[in-house]
Amino acid sequence: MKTICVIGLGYIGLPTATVLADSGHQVIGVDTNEDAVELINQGKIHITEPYLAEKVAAAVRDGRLRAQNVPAVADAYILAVPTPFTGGKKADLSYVKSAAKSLLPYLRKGSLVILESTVPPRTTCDVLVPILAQSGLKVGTDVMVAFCPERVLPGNILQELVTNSRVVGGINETSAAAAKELYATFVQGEIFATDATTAEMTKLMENTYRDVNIALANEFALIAEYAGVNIWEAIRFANNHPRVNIHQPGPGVGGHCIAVDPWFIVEKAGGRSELIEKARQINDGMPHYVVENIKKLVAGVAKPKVALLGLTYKPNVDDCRESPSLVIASLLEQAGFNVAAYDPYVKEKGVSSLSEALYEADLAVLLVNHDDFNFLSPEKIGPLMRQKLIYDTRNALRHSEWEAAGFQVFVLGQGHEPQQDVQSGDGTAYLAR
Ligand code: SAJ
Repeated sequence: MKTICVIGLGYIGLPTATVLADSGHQVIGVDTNEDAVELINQGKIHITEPYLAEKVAAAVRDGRLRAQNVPAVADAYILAVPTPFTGGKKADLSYVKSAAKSLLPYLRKGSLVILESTVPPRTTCDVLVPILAQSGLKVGTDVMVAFCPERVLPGNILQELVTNSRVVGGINETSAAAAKELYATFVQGEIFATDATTAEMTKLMENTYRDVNIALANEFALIAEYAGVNIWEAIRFANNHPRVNIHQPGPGVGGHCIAVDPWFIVEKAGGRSELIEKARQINDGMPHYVVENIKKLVAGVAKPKVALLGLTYKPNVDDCRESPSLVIASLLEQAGFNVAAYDPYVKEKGVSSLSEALYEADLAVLLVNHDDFNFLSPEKIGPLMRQKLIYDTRNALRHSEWEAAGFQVFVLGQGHEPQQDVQSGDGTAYLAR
C-alpha cells in the first residue's frame, strides 16, 4: 500500500484516484476547483461517468480517498491535468507546469512523479524534469519521473483503466521500473516499459491514427453522396475484409483528445505532417458541410426552426468539449436560423425538453446517437413539427419506421442518385473536382 497524490480530479484523475483507492492505496486527490473538492469529500462527483459515483462514494466512506486543494507528502504523484491547445494550435502546458511546481515542497528522496496528461513529444524531459529539479533533489535518482499516458475511453473508463495495456516511459530505467510497479497494482493488461519520449509519441500516434481514419471515412461519405452510393452499406461490406477497418463518418470529431492531440504532433513535426494536418482539416470541415446540407433541406422556409438533437461530442457522455454540435449550432445561428438544441446529458445548454426543441421545427437533425434517442417515436414527434423532415448524421435511426410515419429522411453519406457530372460520361468531371 502506498500513499498516492493524484493532481487534477477530472475525467482521468478522479477515476484513476478511485481505482487506486480500490486497489488498497491511500489516495489524496488534489484539485483547485473548490466545489469539486467539497463534492468528492461528500462522496459525490462533478462529472458523469458510468459507475464512478458509486466507486467514489465507497472510497470516501472507507477513508481511502480524500480530496483537497493542495498536494501532500506522498510516495507517488500522478499528474492528470488538462493540456488545452492555444489559438495557434499549440499545447498549453500551463497546468502541467503549475501542477509540477505545486509538488516542489512535498518531494522527498524516493518520490515518484508520473505525468499522464497528453503532451507534445519531449515535454517530460524538457519541461517537467527542469521544474522538478528546482526541488534541489536529483531527478532520476532521488526523484523518479515517468510519462504514462492514459488511454481510456470516456463512457468505459473504470473498466479500461484496469483492463487496457499501459505504456510507461521513464526518464531512465529506474523511473520506468518504479512506474511499472505502481501500475501493476491495478492494471490487468500488459505494461510496456520504455523511455518517456517514446511513450509521449505512442499516445499521440494512437489518437492521430483514429483521427486520420475518421477523416478517411468522412471523405468517403462526401464522395458517396456525390456518386450516389450509400456509404454505410459500403463500409459494412468493406469491413468484412479481414484487414480493413473503416471508421464511421459523422458530423465532425470532438472531444478533448482526438480533435486536439494530432496538433501536438504537428507542433513538433517540423513541417513533416501533411497527412495529419489534412485529416484535421477534413474533420473540422464536417460541421460546415452538415450546415450546408441543412440550408439546402430548409431552403425556401423563412426563418426556419431547426431542432438539433445532441450537443455532446459523442454518445452517452456529458462532455461538450470541441463538440461539432456546438459549431453547427453557432453557424446556424449566425445564418439567422432559429436553433433549438436538446441534449438529455447537458441541462445547462440548449432547451430543457425534447418536445420544446421539436415544437414547430421545420427540420430535426440527429447529431449525437445517445442511447436515449433510440427511443424517439416518429409517431409522437411528427405532429409536433411544422414539417416531417429529419436529417440523420449518424445513421442511427430506423429509417423505414420514420418513413412509414410520413417523414422525409436524409442521411449523411447516403447518396441516392449520382450527381449530374458523375453521370456525364467518362468520369473526368467527377475526378476533376
Ligand atoms: N468519431 C467518429 N467516427 C468514428 C469514431 C469516432 O466520427 O468512427 C468521433 C466521435 O463522434 C467523437 C470523436 O470522434 O466526436 C472522438 O470520439 P472517440 O470515441 O473516438 O474517442 P475519445 O476522444 O472519447 O477517446 C479517445 C480514445 N482514443 C482512441 O481510441 C485511440 C481513448 O482511448 C483515449 O484515451 C482518449 O481519446 C484520450 O483521452 O486521449
